[in-house]
Amino acid sequence: MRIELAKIIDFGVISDPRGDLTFIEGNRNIPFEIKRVYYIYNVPVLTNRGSHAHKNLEQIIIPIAGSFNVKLFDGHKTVDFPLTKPWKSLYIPNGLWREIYNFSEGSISLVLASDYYDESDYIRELSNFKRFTGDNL
Ligand code: T46
Repeated sequence: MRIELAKIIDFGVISDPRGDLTFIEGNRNIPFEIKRVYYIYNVPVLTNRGSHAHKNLEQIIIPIAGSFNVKLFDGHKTVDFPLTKPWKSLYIPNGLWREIYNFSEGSISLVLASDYYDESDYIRELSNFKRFTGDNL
């Protein structure tokens, strides 16, 4: 099933008395070439984001500050990923519905994307997504 392609990627931590460092290298420890980076911050507690799917876009979402949950749905199965550590990110393949919720106060999500912003890649209606998965599963 498509949802099984989603996975936690552990980028590791280099710690010393000055603090912690985590690095990401394009084409090395992520499964696509990064074409866009964006970040989401100042999210009011109890606010949800997402509620859409992408036809082709692949992404990695990293909780660089605070925590939040990402719930993925492939038209059949739902899997919930709590993201609580800045070195542990979630790889989201294309073709999955996502809900992002349970943002802690002051959380920041950094997102690495496989392509430029393109509104035509979004499926923003759940009924359209169910039709899409029916056509694509
Ligand atoms: C996703 C989750 C994790 C742009 O103009 N350029 C961009 O690169 C992005 C990401 C968004 N926008 C515009 C589109 C909307 O008018 O910014 C506005 C807010 O975007 P949206 O409602 O899609 O935000 P989220 O947080 O619900 O979703 C975003 C990404 O759009 C989406 O790909 O997977 O973060």
